[in-house]
Amino acid sequence: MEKTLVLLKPGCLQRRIAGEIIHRFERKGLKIIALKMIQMDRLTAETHYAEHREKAFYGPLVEYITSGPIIALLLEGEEAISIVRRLAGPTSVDDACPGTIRGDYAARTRLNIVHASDSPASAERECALFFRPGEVYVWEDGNQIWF
Ligand code: 3AN
Repeated sequence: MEKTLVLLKPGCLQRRIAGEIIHRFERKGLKIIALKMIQMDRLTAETHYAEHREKAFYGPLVEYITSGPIIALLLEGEEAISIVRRLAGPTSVDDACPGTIRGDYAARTRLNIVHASDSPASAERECALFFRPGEVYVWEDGNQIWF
């Protein structure tokens, strides 16, 4: 089973759409194994987005992600990383089709509403950046196959 990190960026709470977005992941069959509301400090934001340090949008990106509370969640499921990326849609809002989260809710790429890990290596690093082991719940569905 794969685990992946999702961040609902500040716009989700501001626009009262956090529940709708979490619902999209749940109805696909992904399992929430950790969830919390936090306000990211600058150091965490800079660590999280370190690969973009040289990009023109890095400063505004860090400003935005630290500007208000976010919801961080870990989702688990088979192929969870690619499933969540498909549900989120492409990074650029020009490419994100209706039906995807970004296609439906984001009008600007910098404010593209969710973060989702893009590979097993980033998922592992990002899960550890946002959650301690004691905050992650291993829970069983029983023998039912729901999805
Ligand atoms: P993704 O979030 O889809 O993995 P990344 O890692 O390339 O995309 O970019 C991280 C974040 O940086 C995006 N979620 C978006 O908020 C912002 N971003 C990426 N490209 C641009 C851009 N060309 N202009 C403004 N912001 C951008």
